[in-house]
Amino acid sequence: MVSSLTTHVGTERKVITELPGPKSQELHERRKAAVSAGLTVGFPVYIDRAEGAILVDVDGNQLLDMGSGIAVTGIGHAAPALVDAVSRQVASFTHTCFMVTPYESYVEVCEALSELTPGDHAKTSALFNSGAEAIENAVKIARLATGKSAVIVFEHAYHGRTNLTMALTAKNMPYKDRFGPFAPEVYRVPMSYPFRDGLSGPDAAARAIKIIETDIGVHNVAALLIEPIQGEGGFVVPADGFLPALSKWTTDNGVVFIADEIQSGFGRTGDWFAVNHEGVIPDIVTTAKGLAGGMPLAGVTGRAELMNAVHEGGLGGTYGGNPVAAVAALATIQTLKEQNLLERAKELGEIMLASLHSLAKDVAIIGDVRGRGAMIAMELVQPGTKTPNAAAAKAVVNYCQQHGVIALICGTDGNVIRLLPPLIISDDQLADGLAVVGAGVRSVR
Ligand code: PLZ
Repeated sequence: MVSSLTTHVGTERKVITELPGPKSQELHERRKAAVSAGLTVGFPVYIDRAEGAILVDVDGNQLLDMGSGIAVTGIGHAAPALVDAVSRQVASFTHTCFMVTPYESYVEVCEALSELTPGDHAKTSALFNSGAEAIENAVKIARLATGKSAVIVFEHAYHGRTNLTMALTAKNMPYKDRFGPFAPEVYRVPMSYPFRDGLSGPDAAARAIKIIETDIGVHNVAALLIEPIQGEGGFVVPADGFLPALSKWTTDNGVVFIADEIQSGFGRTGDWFAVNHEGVIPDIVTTAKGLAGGMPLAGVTGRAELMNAVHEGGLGGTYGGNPVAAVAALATIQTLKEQNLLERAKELGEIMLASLHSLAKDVAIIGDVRGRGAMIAMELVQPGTKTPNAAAAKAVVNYCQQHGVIALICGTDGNVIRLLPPLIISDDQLADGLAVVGAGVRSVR
């Protein structure tokens, strides 16, 4: 079925069949015969078209999207500037391979990344297709530039599903189980997790640094890789001062500080990057997801002396920085700026935090409410304890799904509900979504 580009989608959530509806159920049967069982089935409602914050399924149900395809469609579905830029680019040329014959949009995206990422030092970038690929390349570059091999990662970290990034990712099930052997020279240290460790940022950093210096040896360390706000690991916001202390330690010790801003970047937290909230200037920043509004694109942006240490031909890939994805990124950045969506992300955060905090006052299963901007979560626990309550998280998300709201679970223990609405969501839509989430929480307490 081909959807017309001009099909108008309503702005309201509307459930008109059981969910999944009959056509979705039919598609799901076909899927079972054709698609590997290894892929997660989040909610088997098959999407036909989407606009703004609304997804329309094949049965005509209108779902409110509070997940943005895992923090991707920040500027909303079918954002006009993106549709226009992509359509024109598709009709013009879809591919040459930047390494064979280059084109301007790739250069423009790299210029924008230099401008938007923190710090006014000289920077260059390389573009790739996925977050995992960006992380792999950031590690390659750090190793080559420093001549060292060890990479420091954190508890609860998520960096991807390729072989190296599986090693960098913390959680075994479902990401790593029986997929080894894994890449060597990856060392995991404790994260700052205020709800669970109660440590100040500087104390949590000192704990991590002590382990690095004692167990690994600073002269072996090429890079420290961290999500400034952890995504899949549970929207863990480190205590104030944790990131600055780590950043200072890397600078003092010739270690490359790599900020994985793949989930937290591009306006999501109310600034271009989550590290900006603490004034941290990473040596390398990895981006993907929100960068190109749904087209596959990822970036590695770093200090020119690191990025340019690589020999010609050392970085690349057939599709990296594909022209259709590149113009999508330019349209995304333009839209974020023109519609003042960073400010909007802050407002959305205030609304969501206020709503979840007030819910937490009379619901005992909410152990913690946290996040920044439009990246907000609640951690569910057994009442009166900090014991993770994954069953409750699942029940709440199921409730939301049945009522036409897409909310996502994260957390090492599967007990965190995250809200990642598109930044263009309206006040009414957000209030509607939060009401459903609230009713969901109340229904399972
Ligand atoms: N780094 C911080 O959040 C992707 C994973 C979905 P890719 N997170 C969503 C899943 O279950 O596969 C992610 C991330 C951070 C890296 C990645 C990896 O990005 O584009 O999925 O490779």
